[in-house]
Amino acid sequence: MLSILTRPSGTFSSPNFPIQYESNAQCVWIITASNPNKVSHYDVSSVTSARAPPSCLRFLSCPAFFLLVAAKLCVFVFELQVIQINFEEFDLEIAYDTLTIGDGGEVGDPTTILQVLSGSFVPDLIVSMTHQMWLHLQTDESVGSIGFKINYKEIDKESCGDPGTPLYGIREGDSFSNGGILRFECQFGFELIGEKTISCQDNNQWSANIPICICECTARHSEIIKLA
Ligand SMILES: [Ca+2]
Repeated sequence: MLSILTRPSGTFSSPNFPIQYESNAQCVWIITASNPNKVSHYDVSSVTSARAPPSCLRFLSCPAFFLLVAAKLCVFVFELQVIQINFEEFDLEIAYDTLTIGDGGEVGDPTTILQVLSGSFVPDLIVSMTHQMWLHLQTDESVGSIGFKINYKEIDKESCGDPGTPLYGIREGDSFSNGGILRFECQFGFELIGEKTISCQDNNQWSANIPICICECTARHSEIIKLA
C-alpha cells in the first residue's frame, strides 16, 4: 500500500487503527510539503516605512530565492519547508514489526534513514531535512498490536519543531532552530525525570525527548517499591 500525502498538515494511521494491524503488512507513506518554496517572511530592514508596499504581495508565488522589488523596497525570503511528524499513539510488536522513517522520497534508501521504530517508545518529534519524508511499516507473520497514529505538518527548514512543555513543567527558551536550547524545570512538588536541557541539532532532531514531571509522592512511592 502506498499513500502520498501533500496537504500542509494532516493525520494518518496504520491499517485498522486502533484495532490490530495485519501480519505481513508492507505500507508506505510519502509526505511532501505542499509548497516547498513557501514565502515565510520578508525582511523590511531596508524599508523606510514599517510596512511593505501592498504591490509586493502579488509576487508571493514567484519561485526566486530573493526578489528585489521597487529598488530593494521589499525583500522576500523563500524558505524551504520541511516535514515534522509527531505520534499520538505508537505500539508495534517490539523487534518484529518496525516503522522505518527516512528523509526525502527514495523509499528504503538506507542512506536516508532517520529512525527505525519498534515497541512503544518514540521521539517527541521527527523532522526531515528536505521537503519530503517517507515511512515504511513492515510487520512479520504473527503477533500484532494497535499500530500508530501520526500528525504531520510543514515547518520552516533548519528547525526541530516545537516539542511542547511537560505537564506540570516550565520551559525556558523559545528557539526551535538549529543550535536552539530549551531548559526545563518542574513545578513545586514535582520531580523532573529525563533531560533538563535539550538542544536542536543540525540534523533537525532534538538531542532528547522533553522530560516528564512526576509528583514527588509518586516518585518516592516508586522508590520504595524499587527498594522492597
Ligand atoms: Ca508481528
